[in-house]
Amino acid sequence: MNEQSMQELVRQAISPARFCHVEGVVQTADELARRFGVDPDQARQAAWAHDYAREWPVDRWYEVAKERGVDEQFFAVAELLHGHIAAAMLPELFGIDNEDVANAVRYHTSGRVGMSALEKVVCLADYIEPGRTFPAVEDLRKLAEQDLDLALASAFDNTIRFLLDRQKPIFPLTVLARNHLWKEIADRRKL
Ligand code: DGI
Ligand code: FE
Ligand code: FE
Repeated sequence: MNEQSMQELVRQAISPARFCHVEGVVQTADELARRFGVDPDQARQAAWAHDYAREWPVDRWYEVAKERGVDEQFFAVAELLHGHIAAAMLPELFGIDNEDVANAVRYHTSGRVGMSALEKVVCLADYIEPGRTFPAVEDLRKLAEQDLDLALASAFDNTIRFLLDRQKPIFPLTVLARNHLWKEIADRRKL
């Protein structure tokens, strides 16, 4: 499917405000991909698809995630399911059958240990696209000009801090992803 058709399908699935967010993620993912040696076409595909199921009612997330065999651990935080659902629907919705693109969509909210460069680009783009306005975002955009791992590790720290401050559950995989990235950064600095 061409990008124009993909864009129209996504437009029909979400609100205008969310569509604007998705456009920002596509643009940012494209820029980050070029900067860090990732295929920009794959980054754009994952970015277009990443929030396809974002506005479904919670009941539908649970229902479809069950149908699609999404791993049970992700049912603990309902907001994590929309990426897994969109990833599972990529072939039928958009004719996309690429595991790396699917993983970038699947893990865009939580991250995971051992993320590919494409997964990192999409996850970070979701966090720093031009529509995001939280206080730390300017610092994260600066980091993202230099270092993908450092920017993403800092973004995870920011998410965890945000959730802590609001007495929200913290999904363990995000903590593992964060620990893993900071360890990689520390190891790199020792070399
Ligand atoms: O879909 P978006 O709004 O663009 O952003 P997202 O997919 O990164 O996050 C979706 C929601 O999930 C957002 O409101 C923050 C929330 N979230 C992300 N990680 C966790 C989380 N909520 C909880 N309780 N725990 C998490 O670890
Ligand atoms: Fe999302
Ligand atoms: Fe998003």
